Amino acid sequence: MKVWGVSVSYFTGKLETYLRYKGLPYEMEHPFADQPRIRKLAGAVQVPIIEREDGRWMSDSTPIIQHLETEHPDRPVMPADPVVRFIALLIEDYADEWLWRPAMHFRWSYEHDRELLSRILADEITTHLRLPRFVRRFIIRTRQRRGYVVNDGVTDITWDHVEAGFYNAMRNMLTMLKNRPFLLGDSPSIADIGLMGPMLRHFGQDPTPAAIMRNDWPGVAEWVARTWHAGQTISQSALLSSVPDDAEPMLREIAETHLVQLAETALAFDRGENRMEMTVQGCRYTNVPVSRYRVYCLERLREEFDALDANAQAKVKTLLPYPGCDLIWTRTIPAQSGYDVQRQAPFNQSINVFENNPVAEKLEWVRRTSRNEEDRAA
Ligand SMILES: N[C@@H](CCC(=O)N[C@@H](CS)C(=O)NCC(=O)O)C(=O)O
Repeated sequence: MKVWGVSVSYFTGKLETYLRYKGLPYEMEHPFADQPRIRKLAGAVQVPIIEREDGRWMSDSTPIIQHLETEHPDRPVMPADPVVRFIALLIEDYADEWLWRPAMHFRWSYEHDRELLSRILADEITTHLRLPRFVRRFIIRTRQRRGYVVNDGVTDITWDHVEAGFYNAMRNMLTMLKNRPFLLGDSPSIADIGLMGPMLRHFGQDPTPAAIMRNDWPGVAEWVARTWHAGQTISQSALLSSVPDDAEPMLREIAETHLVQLAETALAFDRGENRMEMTVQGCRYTNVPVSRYRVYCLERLREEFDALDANAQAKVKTLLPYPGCDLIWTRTIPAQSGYDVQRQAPFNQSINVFENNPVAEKLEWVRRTSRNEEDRAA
């Protein structure tokens, strides 16, 4: 298969970890020179996207992996026990959607990281643009910092809390990894694969967080290498049949962070808003984008929960006794993204994570700009 991806991308790293573990060969190409064609065939121009030998295209790492599991059942990454499976998927969702902000922050807020990564990306994905390299680097630096840091709620007020997200994740992972080589067993599960997005491709590679990981949390650096290498070292899947007690701090962190963001996102989306505020662990975030894709993530979590039998549902509730977790099993908060209604993913037309309502976004930008101009004139 062909993976349209980028060597330093979060979700490409997640998918590559999976493909390597499963022993599925692939070649990689960069999609950004061929945007109209990719958009037509896969929906959004984002990475990773898979072009299959049968001519079909798959996008969005979560449904891609779920689909590939049905075609390649050897060494499953989905736990057989339904409760463990649900918790593994919840950890994956947190890795995908909550750790994204600290990962982007470390990459684009720190000068050394920003300089290095803009150079790598300029040379990898913008060579089709007929512009001098320094301009291409400038465009990348500005776009990424503005879009994924400044306009994703990272400010002087939230800075330390954003960084704490990285440390908390590593602390909670080590609590689990003290007792076994992978989070939920003696082989990688979808929870490990999901965490490789941020932990391998951002925190493990970008200079500032990689030094922190290497020096202060070498056990996590070891896990990154172990998970990347698992295709060669693990011959069969050995996942737990019940959720271990040592998952408790990780689950509490997910409840206090990711689930709060999902709840605020679903509420704001329901109100038709494009930007939102949220208080996470006492820290006030403002000007956070309302992601339609994250509303869909909540829908998918609810579907997974609904598919459990009563006994398994009761066990999940016991594992998640924290305020706000009932978001998953009650319907007090609506979650209707209108995305992938037919549940065709990964074979549907995908959307970008930050895509909400493009027309409303544009109107809001015009309003904001004219307001700034009025202020300046006054
Ligand atoms: N939910 C998607 C997210 C993919 C995604 O957001 N990829 C990023 C790179 S890691 C991207 O392509 N962003 C497009 C952009 O920045 O324009 C997945 O799991 O594959």
